[in-house]
Amino acid sequence: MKTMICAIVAASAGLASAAVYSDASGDLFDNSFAHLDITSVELTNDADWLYITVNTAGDLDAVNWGKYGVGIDNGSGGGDNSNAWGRNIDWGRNITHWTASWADDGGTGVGGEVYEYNAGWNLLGATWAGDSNIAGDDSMHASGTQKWQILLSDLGVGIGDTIYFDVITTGGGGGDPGVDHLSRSDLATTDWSVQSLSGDFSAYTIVPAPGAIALMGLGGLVATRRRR
Ligand SMILES: [Ca+2]
Ligand SMILES: [Ca+2]
Repeated sequence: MKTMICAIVAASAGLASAAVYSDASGDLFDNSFAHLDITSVELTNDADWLYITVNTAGDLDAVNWGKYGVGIDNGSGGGDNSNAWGRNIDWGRNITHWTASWADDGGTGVGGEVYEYNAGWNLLGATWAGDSNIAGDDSMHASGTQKWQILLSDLGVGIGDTIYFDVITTGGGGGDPGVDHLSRSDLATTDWSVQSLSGDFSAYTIVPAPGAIALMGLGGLVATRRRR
């Protein structure tokens, strides 16, 4: 029995199973931009990091200009209806944080930045600066997936807190809209020159590290047995 418990805890260590948010495919004004067509987004966390996975319909190794951003409202009541990259997006609400990434060097790398809003957008960290509070992963570019991670502490949240978010894809121009929004399964914009508009934001609640869940579960098991 002891051996079995150890096995359960070991199997549960690491990341919680991801929360998956689906988007329609083919919902762009120009569906030839498959690398900008979000099919789903996965979020998960451990004790320190929020892990962001954006799955697209394209091949990120085949293009060199994809940008992937997340507007986040940490629930504090602050923020602004804008973003730190000057993208032409109406969130329909305020966001407190903006994190965005790129896969624009033919798939051999990934970069990103994270910002918070405090009477203006302040850069908290960037891969190009060698900062330790953001990191990217290009290992799944060929299958259309962009992955990066940011610190929960930079978002001002911890276990049990809920963040509200939308994920967008965009191009390299400062005034480009969100070409695809996770929050909409219809067109978020009709052209590069037209502002995109979010639908309802999704919610994600920061979960305890899986090891802690397993231990709590075992505690409950023991308690149940004792009652019997
Ligand atoms: Ca899509
Ligand atoms: Ca969409």
